[in-house]
Amino acid sequence: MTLSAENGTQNYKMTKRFLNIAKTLKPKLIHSNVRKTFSNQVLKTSEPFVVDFYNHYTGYVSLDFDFVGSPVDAPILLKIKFCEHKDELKENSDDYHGWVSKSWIQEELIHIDNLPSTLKLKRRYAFRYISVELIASSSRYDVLLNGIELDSVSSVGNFDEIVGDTELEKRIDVVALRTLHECMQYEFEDGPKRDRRLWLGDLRLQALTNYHTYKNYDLVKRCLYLFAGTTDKNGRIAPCVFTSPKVIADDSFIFDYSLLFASTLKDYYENAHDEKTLQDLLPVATKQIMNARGYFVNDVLADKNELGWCFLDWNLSLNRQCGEHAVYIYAEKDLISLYKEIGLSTDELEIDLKNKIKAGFDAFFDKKLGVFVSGEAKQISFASNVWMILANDFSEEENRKIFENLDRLNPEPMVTPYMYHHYIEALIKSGLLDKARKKMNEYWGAMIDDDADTFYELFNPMNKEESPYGGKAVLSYCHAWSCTPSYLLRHYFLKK
Ligand code: RAM
Repeated sequence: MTLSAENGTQNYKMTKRFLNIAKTLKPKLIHSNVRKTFSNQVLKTSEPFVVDFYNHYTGYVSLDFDFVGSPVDAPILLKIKFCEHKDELKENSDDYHGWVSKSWIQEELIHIDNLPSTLKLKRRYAFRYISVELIASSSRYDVLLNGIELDSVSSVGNFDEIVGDTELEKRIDVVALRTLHECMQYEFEDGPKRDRRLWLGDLRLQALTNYHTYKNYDLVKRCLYLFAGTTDKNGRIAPCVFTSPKVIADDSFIFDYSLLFASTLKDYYENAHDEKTLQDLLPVATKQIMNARGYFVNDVLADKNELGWCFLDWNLSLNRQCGEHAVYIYAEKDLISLYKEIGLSTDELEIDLKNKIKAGFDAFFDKKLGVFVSGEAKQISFASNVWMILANDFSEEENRKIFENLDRLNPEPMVTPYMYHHYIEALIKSGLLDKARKKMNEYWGAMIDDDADTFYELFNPMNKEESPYGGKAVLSYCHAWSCTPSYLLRHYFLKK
């Protein structure tokens, strides 16, 4: 079999076939009910009544209201708020003026005209707490909340085989598993509160954790086909896909995410051994590498401005040139190993890889400082060095030296569990298993200390107020890319 990049360009028949495959893999959701009953709970104005469900749930809610006193001579006006984390209870949505839409805040203003009545909310919510506040009613009667019914949903049941050598590790595992459980819906969602959709970077880490826990291979397969079935006219994979009301790719592009399609496919193949899917999707993975080549000058990746959106982490000060160059190397290596798997020639890819490795080292490694630097200002960051370590095959000794130097140089920090995951992987690759485990326990343990039932989208232990969005009210406190301790524990730390 021969394979060229052209096989990956958009072809209507092919994308239609891919989307049909994705459709057949759409899971049936598993429902479970939780009911809270109250006896004559009177709602008072300006005194929100907070109901604690003692765990994170994703689902549909109905509330039973009644009254005592004179006939209901005026409607009631309620504010109902759903919070994943206790900190959200304190947030006032009027104070949020960030660039990510306020409409993500899970808050409703609702009139009810007649009592008794059951209010069945249409939206799906993600929460541990529900706050019900009476904004206005007539003084001639009292409003009662008698019960709340929750119909929670996920594409997987509970996973009970908790691992860990300490109580903290076991708790981290429980919370990580819950995080993934909540994000496994009709697709792997990034977060059930926000953005509630399939993102490629998130998928890669969710899938890795899923292979060691819930083992739902079909859901990963469905997501891979959704990406492959929604490429643009140049064969580019979108960073995220919407599936409702119909399947449509976002019209943005993230350089590193598109490359990591190859790595996600490799992980899937290694775990599911599904050669048919590999044959189908390898051209799409190849196309991402080929498209990326257009952004290199003399085998060095151009700086960010020309690349569009590059991610790596939500640290907004990060220069991404070096890290993105590393992601290219990382993904191309994974692509090569897939080619070898099915007996395709890798000659051309290997020549290119060699060039990119050499050019990347020459361009970004600062021999005096002993670390990788990025961009015109030669910025030193965790992201650049972690990704260069993951992408290259330096010796453990060389990697450790980089980390030692880095620790002395006040690098740009990491702010997401996504980036922390890669940091832990890089420490492991450097033979620093104990340090990696300690860092995992410290970082994810700090969220446990912060009363996390699920792990967050963003967590900077140095600055708890950090948000790339201009405010914390829209942050997601159940974000799938933070579920990887359940993978790290099973795959590395508890093996021997
Ligand atoms: C956030 C999403 C997602 C991430 C992208 C880059 O808005 O929640 O998790 O992949 O940004």
